[in-house]
This record gives sequence, C-alpha cells and structure tokens, in this order.
Amino acid sequence: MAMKRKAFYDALRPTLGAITQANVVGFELVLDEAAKRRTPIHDLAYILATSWWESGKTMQPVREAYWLSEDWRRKNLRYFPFYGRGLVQLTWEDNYGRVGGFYGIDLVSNPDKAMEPGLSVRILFDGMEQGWFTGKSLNDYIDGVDEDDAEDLREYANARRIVNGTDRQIEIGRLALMFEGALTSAGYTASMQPDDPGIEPVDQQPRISRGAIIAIFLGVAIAAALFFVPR
Ligand SMILES: [Ca+2]
Ligand SMILES: [Ca+2]
Repeated sequence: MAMKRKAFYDALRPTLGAITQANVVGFELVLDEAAKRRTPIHDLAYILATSWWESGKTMQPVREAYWLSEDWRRKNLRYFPFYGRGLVQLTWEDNYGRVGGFYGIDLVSNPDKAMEPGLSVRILFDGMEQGWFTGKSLNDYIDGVDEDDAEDLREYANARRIVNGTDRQIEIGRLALMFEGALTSAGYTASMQPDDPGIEPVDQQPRISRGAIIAIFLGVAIAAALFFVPR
C-alpha cells in the first residue's frame, strides 16, 4: 500500500504554512528513504522534524551560516573548509573522513559532496540511527511505542541530544509530534513500499528477531551442556 502523500502535506500546512516545491522535493527524498529502510514511524517523525529545523525550514541541504559568504566562512570558521553541510550539518575534517569512509566516498578532498541531496539524506538517516553527530542515536530516546502526546513529546524532546544538546528541544519535539500525526493521517507504516516506481523494491526477507537469536543460542547451549554431561 502506498502512503497517501497528499494527506501528509495537507496535515503539515496548519503548522508549517505554505509548502514550497523545494520543500516537497526534500520531503519526498526523506519519505522515499524511509520506505526503503522501513523506518519506524516515531523515528521518521523525529528525522523529519530535525531535517526541517536544521535545514532552516527548506528541506534542502544547507551550508553552515548559509546566509553569509564563503569568504566569511573562510575567515571565521576554524574548521574551514570542513564547515557544516547537509540536512544535518556534518562538521570537522575527522567527521568528513569517517563518514566518507562509511560510504566509500572521498569527502575530505571534496567536502561539497555532502551537499548532494541523495547523500545528504543518507547521512541524515545513518547519522541519527548510528549516533554520528553526538554519540547519541534514535534508539537512545525513542522507544517505538505509541503513547500519549505528553510521553511521546518527552521522548522527542530528549532526542534533541542526537544532534545538539537541549537547544530548542521542546519546539522541535512539538514539530515531531506534528509530523507523527501527518504520517499517521497519510497511513504511513514501516512496512510500506516505496510508491515511486523508480525505486528498487525493498527485499522481502523477514528479519530474524532478537528473541529468535536468543532462542537459537539457548538451544545450542542446552544441547552442548547435555552432550558434555558426564554419563
Ligand atoms: Ca513512545
Ligand atoms: Ca503518539
């Protein structure tokens, strides 16, 4: 079943106001990536809130202090040219090196690659899932259980630490709650297929659950124990 994207955008307007074509392009990339990854709805709500906020409400990759010139960045940012770029800002040479290594891309020779929309979206998801920005990740804060708004807002507000401490954590948390509502009204589920025919279908193999792994491990351990019991 495809996500009802019109319902998603209709649900955003009361809070975000007019949605520009550039916003839609950015939202579509994030929604397609989520469909490919089968991102759980609460994680996706917080990823959307973060990318909206960190991109200066554009949903396009931005340069740090994008309203100022490259010359200003050269003179004022001590980590130049490895200043922040992307939907969530990648900063410092070490981080460009590590993240580039993850994708097999030389970001140190060409940091502007982090401005490419497709790569920026992957950095947004992988970075928040794996804790690249601060060491904290989505799993540290978001339990994946749909609770009342007060509890889910508490989780979203704490999740700000994935990117930037407690900076504007309530405001961004409320945005996440709004995105969660929009995703729900659009019928989003984590098992949803990408509705863009240009996207490779995700593979259908069921993931082995942690419970199954523990059960197999225990079974092997018990069999081994029985085998070695002296008779
Ligand atoms: Ca929850
Ligand atoms: Ca909820």
